[in-house]
Amino acid sequence: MFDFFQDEAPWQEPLAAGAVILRRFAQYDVDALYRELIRVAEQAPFVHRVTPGGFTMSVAMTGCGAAQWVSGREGYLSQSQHVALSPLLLHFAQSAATAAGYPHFIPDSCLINRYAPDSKMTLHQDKNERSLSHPIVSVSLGLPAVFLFGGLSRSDKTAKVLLEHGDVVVWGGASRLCFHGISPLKPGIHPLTGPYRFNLTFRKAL
Ligand code: MD3
Ligand code: FE
Repeated sequence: MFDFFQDEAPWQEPLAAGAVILRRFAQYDVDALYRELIRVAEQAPFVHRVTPGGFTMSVAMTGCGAAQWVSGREGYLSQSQHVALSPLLLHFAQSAATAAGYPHFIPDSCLINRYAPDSKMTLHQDKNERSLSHPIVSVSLGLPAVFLFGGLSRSDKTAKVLLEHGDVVVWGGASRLCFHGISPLKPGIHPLTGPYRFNLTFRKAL
């Protein structure tokens, strides 16, 4: 019922210099993306990573591609034993990057975050990729979350942006080093993902 409301075409919202929200960009790919995510998690189960400071994260993570996070270590390790980044994921990330104005993006890895009720991600910068000149493509699946988007300093004021099922955000240029985070997830049940929110980020890490 009322499925026609969900057929609205995707639209773009500039967020900051180099950053653009592609609302509903993934709307026709959400089922395939979710199947890929499940396939990855069957081979590389979600784990709660421990930060270098010794804190266990509320977000559970897995991923595919050559570069993966390693618990207790700040940054990536090139993994010889990894789940391959599938053509479907690669092509999806490239089409989103192209739509956002980054036509030459070739990711080598996909990190997958799983948020349960109350899971959050505190403000941080993503700067462990070898080169920060490549954009990051993120896709949100399942329950909505409040994304916090700040500036280049941790104490800069943050904007709140609701990220919903099928939304894609591409971060490049000046936005690449902005502080960002996710507010504690509100409980709910999503028809595709159940009690969770998933976020996939495509990166060129190595
Ligand atoms: C802004 N993930 O995995 S995605 C992360 O929803 C991460 O799981 C969040 O932050 C999540 O590192 C946010 C949106 C995002 C991803 C990467 C960024 C925003 C970004 C890199 C630079 C600036
Ligand atoms: Fe991040």
